Amino acid sequence: MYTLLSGLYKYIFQRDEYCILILGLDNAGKTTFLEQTKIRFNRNYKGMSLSKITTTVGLNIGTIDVGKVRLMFWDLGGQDELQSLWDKYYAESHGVIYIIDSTDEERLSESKRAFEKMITSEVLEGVPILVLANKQDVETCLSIPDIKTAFSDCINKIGKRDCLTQACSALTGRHQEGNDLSRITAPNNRRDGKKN
Ligand SMILES: Nc1nc2c(ncn2[C@@H]2O[C@H](COP(=O)(O)OP(=O)(O)OP(=O)(O)O)[C@@H](O)[C@H]2O)c(=O)[nH]1
Ligand SMILES: [Mg+2]
Repeated sequence: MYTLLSGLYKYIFQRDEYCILILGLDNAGKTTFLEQTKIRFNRNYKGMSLSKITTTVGLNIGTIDVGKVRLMFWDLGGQDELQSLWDKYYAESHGVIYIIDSTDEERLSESKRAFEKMITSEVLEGVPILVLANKQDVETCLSIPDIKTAFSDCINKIGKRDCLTQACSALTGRHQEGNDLSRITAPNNRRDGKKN
């Protein structure tokens, strides 16, 4: 009887849980994106003022529930000396959101190098990646084609994983759906082997 009841409880209340890493250079907008996401998906979440967010030293954790799925986000600091900590979290992650500051042309090649290092990590093999070209609310920002060109020599290193590029503004919460599908490959490449 107990087993039956606990099974029923689990069936109703237990959620599949996935860990998503949020990576990218410092100042890219990772923490702003996480806060915006929590505000949007957690009804009672008041959140901090987005303009008060300061650089992350360590990590921020945020959780949202989407239907029966719980997504746990790990937002890691992007400063040079903190990037060496990223790979400590790779083994636990089911997906990566890589954020690029579209207003910072000067650091685009630095961002590309960090991205390249991340995607070539064996531990992350097959893990889906969402690339967000952030700060699109700024009129002078780089477009998706500009960013694709700068990242073009990474394409072959993406391997057999889902990878989608999207333009967004973490600050305003706007995003352009289907703006650009840089590459979509076999859908069934999740780390846990479950069908998507
Ligand atoms: N205009 C504009 N500014 C943004 C946007 N997203 C973030 N910012 C600003 O960019 C700056 C850095 O944002 P953060 O969210 O702290 O960046 P981060 O990637 O978490 O940086 P680290 O924690 O240092 O790795 C802040 O001043 C934000 O207000 C955006 O979509 N548009
Ligand atoms: Mg941060």
